[in-house]
Amino acid sequence: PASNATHQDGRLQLKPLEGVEAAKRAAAYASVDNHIKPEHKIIGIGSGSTVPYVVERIVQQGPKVNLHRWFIPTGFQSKELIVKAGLPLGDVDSFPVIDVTIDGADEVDSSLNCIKGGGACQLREKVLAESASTFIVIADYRKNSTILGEKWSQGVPIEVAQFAYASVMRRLEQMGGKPALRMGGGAKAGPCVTDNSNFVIDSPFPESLMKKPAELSDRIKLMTGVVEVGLFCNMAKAAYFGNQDGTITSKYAGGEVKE
Ligand code: ABF
Repeated sequence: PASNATHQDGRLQLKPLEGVEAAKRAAAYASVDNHIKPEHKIIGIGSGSTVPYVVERIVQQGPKVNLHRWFIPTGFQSKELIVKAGLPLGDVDSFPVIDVTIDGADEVDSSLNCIKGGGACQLREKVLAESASTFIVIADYRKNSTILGEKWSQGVPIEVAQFAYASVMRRLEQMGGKPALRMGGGAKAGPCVTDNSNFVIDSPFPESLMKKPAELSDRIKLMTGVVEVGLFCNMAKAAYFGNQDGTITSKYAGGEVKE
């Protein structure tokens, strides 16, 4: 969103937001307030519609601290966010070790395992999540589940080499998936092509497989032609869910939940 925060007579004025937007902003602000400290210099910025509120909150920390930081994008949208906010743009080649990465998710289960990749950026997102000492997930209440697949019906995004997509589709069907090749925008567009020139297959799986996401992820990753799987297991240190009333629910690795 264009910044929803302005400064009048020196005080921060937040534009009142409703429903999902208020939830996204609450989650994003909590993640920054709790995990982006002045000593954190290399910050990974994820993708999606919740992350813009992360950038908005970081900008509010002021140029004095921000101009001594580097911000690493997870894709084109994330890069645009950083540049438009006037924050120093870095890249993961120059900064392979990241202090904190904050990113959205399509769904989060009770153990902080995530489905990610609804925006076709899961490969770069996973590189930045793995490179970070602390990986934080933010989402609105619609993503807060017990078992993956409960709310996100589109399935697990799987990035595949274009040449291999048909054979991967067949193997996914054989293991109980319902794979579909993700198409690009617009009626005449062909398949969606990622920033890495690959295709994306979305595949829901039976609950018996989705309740063990790490095993499912490993099984899919081993298929010839699979580049990356949109299951982020045992990676997030904390997840912040914005609720409709603007409050947040936070979950921490190890199971603690704070309403
Ligand atoms: C990225 O943004 C993706 O991994 C995920 O699919 C999407 C979440 O978008 P939103 O924040 O708009 O729900 O994190």
